[in-house]
Order: sequence, then C-alpha cells, then structure tokens
Amino acid sequence: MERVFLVGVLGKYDKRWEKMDLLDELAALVKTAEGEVIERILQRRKRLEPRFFIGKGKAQELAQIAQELDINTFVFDEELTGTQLRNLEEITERKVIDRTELILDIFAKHARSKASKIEVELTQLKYRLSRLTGKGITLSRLGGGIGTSGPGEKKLEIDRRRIRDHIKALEKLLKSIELSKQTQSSQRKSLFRIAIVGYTNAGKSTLMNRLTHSDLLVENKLFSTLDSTTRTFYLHNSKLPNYNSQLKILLTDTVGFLRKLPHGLIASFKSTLQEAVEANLRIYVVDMSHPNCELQLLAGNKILEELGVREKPIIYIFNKIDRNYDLMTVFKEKYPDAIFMSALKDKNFDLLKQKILSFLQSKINNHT
Ligand SMILES: Nc1nc2c(ncn2[C@@H]2O[C@H](COP(=O)(O)OP(=O)(O)OP(=O)(O)O)[C@@H](O)[C@H]2O)c(=O)[nH]1
Ligand SMILES: [Mg+2]
Repeated sequence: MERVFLVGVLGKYDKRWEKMDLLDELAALVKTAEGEVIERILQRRKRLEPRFFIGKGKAQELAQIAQELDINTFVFDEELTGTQLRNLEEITERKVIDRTELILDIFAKHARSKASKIEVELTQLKYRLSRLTGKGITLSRLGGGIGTSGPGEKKLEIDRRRIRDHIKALEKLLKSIELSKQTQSSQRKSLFRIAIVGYTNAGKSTLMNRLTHSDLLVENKLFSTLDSTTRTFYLHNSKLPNYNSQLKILLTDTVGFLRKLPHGLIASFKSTLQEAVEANLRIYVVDMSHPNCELQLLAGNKILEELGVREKPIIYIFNKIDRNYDLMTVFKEKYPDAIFMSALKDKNFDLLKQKILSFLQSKINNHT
C-alpha cells in the first residue's frame, strides 16, 4: 500500500476546523484510491509561495520526515502549479500530487460508461496540459500508483499540439455520445422520473438497491458511483383500482456531491447530474451519522442551486439513523417534511413510499 503524507495550508482568513475537516475528507479520498495516510500537517501560510507552495525550508523539512516515515507520496489539499509540483518532487524525491489529481485519479478508476471515461480523460489531459511549462518539459510521474491512472505516460510525452488534437477528437466523440443520450432520455419522458442525489457515501446506491431490488456497487468509499444508472420500480397504490394499482416509476442513482470539486470536472459533473435536473422529483439523501453532515448538506444545496433545481420538488432523507447522530432535532425543525430512515437496516421505508405516493397523488390531482 502506498504510504501517503497529507499537506494542507491555512491562510490568514481560513478557519482551522474547516481546513481540518477538508483534510479528513482528503484522507477518505486517499483511502478510496487505495493509499494509507501515515502523516498529515496543516501548515500556516502568510503569503503565496510560487516556487515551493509551502516555502523551501518547510519542503526540506517534509523531505526529511518522508525519509524517516518511509513515505511514498505527498498529497496536497490545494491545486499546485507545474513549477511547484516539479520543485516539490525534486526536493522531496517523492511523488507529489494535489487534490484535483487525486480526485481525477479516482474518477478515472471508477468511470464505467464510455462517456464518463472520455469526460475524465479530457479533464485529466486539460489539467496536465495547463501544467506543462517550458519547452520540452514533460510531466513524467515518479513511480506508479495513485495519480497515475488515466492517460498513460506515452500520451503525456507527446507534445502539446498532439495533446490538443487529442482533446479535440475526444470532445467530438463526447458530443456524439451526448446526442444519442438525448434521444434516449426523450423516450423516457412519458414516465414519472425520480433522481436520487446527495453527498458521496450518503447511501444513495443502498437506497436504490433496496427500492429496485438491484445489485449496484455499494462501498464505504467516496465516489463508488460515477455513472448514473436508471431502473424501474413499482409503487403500490391502494387507492387505485386493482388492475392499475402498480405505478411504474423510473429511478436514477447519480454521482455524489463533494466540496472543492476540481474546476474542470464541474462541467462534466453537471452533465452526469442532468437526470437530477430533468426528473419530476428528487430524493436528497443525507448521511446523518457523519460528523459534518450539515456542511455536506449545505454544499449539496449549493450544487442543487447551481443546477437550478433547488426550488423544484425535493424529498429530504436523513439516512443511517441506525448509527449515532446528534442533529435529529435540528434537522426536524429545519426540514419538517424530511424522512428519517435507514436504507441499510430497512427502517421507515414505508414513510418514504408514502411520501412519494402523496407527491404523485398531488400531481395527478393538479392535472385533473
Ligand atoms: N449504518 C448504515 N450504513 C449505511 C446506510 N446506508 C448506507 N450505508 C453504508 O454507507 C456506505 C455508502 O453507501 P453507498 O450506498 O455506496 O453510498 P452512495 O451515496 O451511493 O456513495 P457514492 O456512490 O460513493 O457517492 C456503505 O458502506 C453502506 O453500507 C444506513 O442506513 N445505515
Ligand atoms: Mg453510489
């Protein structure tokens, strides 16, 4: 297992607890990428350090610690420039990657559909291209492992022009895939559609599996799901006559939200979330047992706002009530219509089904 050292910086106006929390999340991302976090620091930084990001003295100090602790890789919580990256790798003699590269690496490993594979590769190429500085300098990474998935060394060693050509070709391919997706989704328009959204690892796929009797990947890791999957499920409605008592619904599981998502990834992230925009109803899953679930909830709400669906119908679910939690009263007050349940332990599913049914009912009533 790759031994990893996490490095965060604390600017003049940053809140310490927030930065610590982001480091925790970075640690979870490293775990997802199969690495082991050995050490972490949060370095106070008064001014920008264009050459070494954390200052040369500090970088030398880290190099020393890396030697003592047998560290393979440094992961920085902020985006590094090409110069900083090279200087840090030189001085520490270790592989150095940043938060963006780590996330892209996980996306590259977890992407399944052709479209999302292309989207991730595009973002990786663009990110690496933006950091190729100087003539003839190539970005060959030290060692294998985390940060080396996706476009291979050979691809990175080709010159910039060819990378650009490659980007253009991938963009064209992506467009044609998107076109065929559009026709697909227009065929679905006649059915009632629900999208499951929420922070990564909240339990979206678990809920989806339960409702649709499917077998989607569920893991205690970040970004297990990258491609949206759509399944049908039937809701029993005792108010309808027998022959019509099963309501057919399309349910879609989507990619999870995350704070500080890499810039280039946001666009492709949004296209993956398209179903969350088009669906008639959204189920927003929150992991109530997470110590920072309120921050996660707010980050998600911001994304919903950006997608323009914050005011559209949403059912809030506070999940994992079988575990420890302490914000139940707060959430009950703020979200009086929310459902408190456990997707894994099968608690309060009926309440959710009831809620969906009454939403459907109100829609039908409005139309008649
Ligand atoms: N205790 C408990 N664990 C749960 C519950 N629901 C989900 N989990 C666990 O939470 C972890 C994440 O579940 P997933 O369903 O993969 O979460 P997700 O939201 O699809 O996550 P990503 O696809 O990574 O964004 C898994 O280990 C699940 O077993 C629950 O109600 N209670
Ligand atoms: Mg999932």
